[in-house]
Amino acid sequence: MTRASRAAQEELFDAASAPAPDREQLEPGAFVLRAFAAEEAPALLDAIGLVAQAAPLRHMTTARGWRMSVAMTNCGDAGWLSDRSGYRYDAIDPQTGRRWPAMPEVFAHLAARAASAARFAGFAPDACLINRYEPGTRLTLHQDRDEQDFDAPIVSVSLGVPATLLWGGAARTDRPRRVRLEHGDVVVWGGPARLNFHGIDTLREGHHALTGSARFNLTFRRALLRR
Ligand code: MD3
Ligand code: FE
Repeated sequence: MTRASRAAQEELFDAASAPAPDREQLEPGAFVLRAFAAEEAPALLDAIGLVAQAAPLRHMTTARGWRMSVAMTNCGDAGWLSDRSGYRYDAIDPQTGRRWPAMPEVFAHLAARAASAARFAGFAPDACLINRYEPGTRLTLHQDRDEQDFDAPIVSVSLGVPATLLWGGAARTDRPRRVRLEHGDVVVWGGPARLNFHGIDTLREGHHALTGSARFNLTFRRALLRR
């Protein structure tokens, strides 16, 4: 095929909105962008290190008093919290008494670009939850419903050791699909999929040159209504 005819074919491909091979659709409103963040990964991990210096990764407690196996921290205007009184967003980190660190530029930029690639224009996240998984840790099936704005999508970035996303439906009892998430993969959820149940299966032992035995996940959300 000549260069010109290849270009013409790619244009046709776009015009027909066929799913590009690097943009898998899980269901309407849910996309996996394979390796979308691979290039920025070292910068993202450096920024995670800086955030964690100001707001340490910690194991939160569920409302029922269980210690979460995944370590968490936040940056942005609002941080997600869990303790004996339940789940909520707060501008202040209870551990330091200070505001959460500002959202690093490299985070905000990547989140907006990923949302655009999944056809959600103008995504301006105000909250980023940073999760650290070590071997043996997991996140049980849940919904993300503590946000005030369900119209905005959610963008999630996987870094380091691969994990299995349990991708459920609108009801807790819907049998989840298993989706492998590797270093640099970005997932975008919005519209009808925004309130789907999901979780992360127990992390296996592994090694990644940039994170060692750990997997990091960044979850970008619009927690507060836009003023
Ligand atoms: C599906 N984190 O922090 S991100 C979470 O990899 C969380 O750390 C997981 O679930 C992680 O709440 C998965 C993927 C994700 C995020 C939001 C979703 C999947 C979602 C919202 C609706 C449906
Ligand atoms: Fe979640």
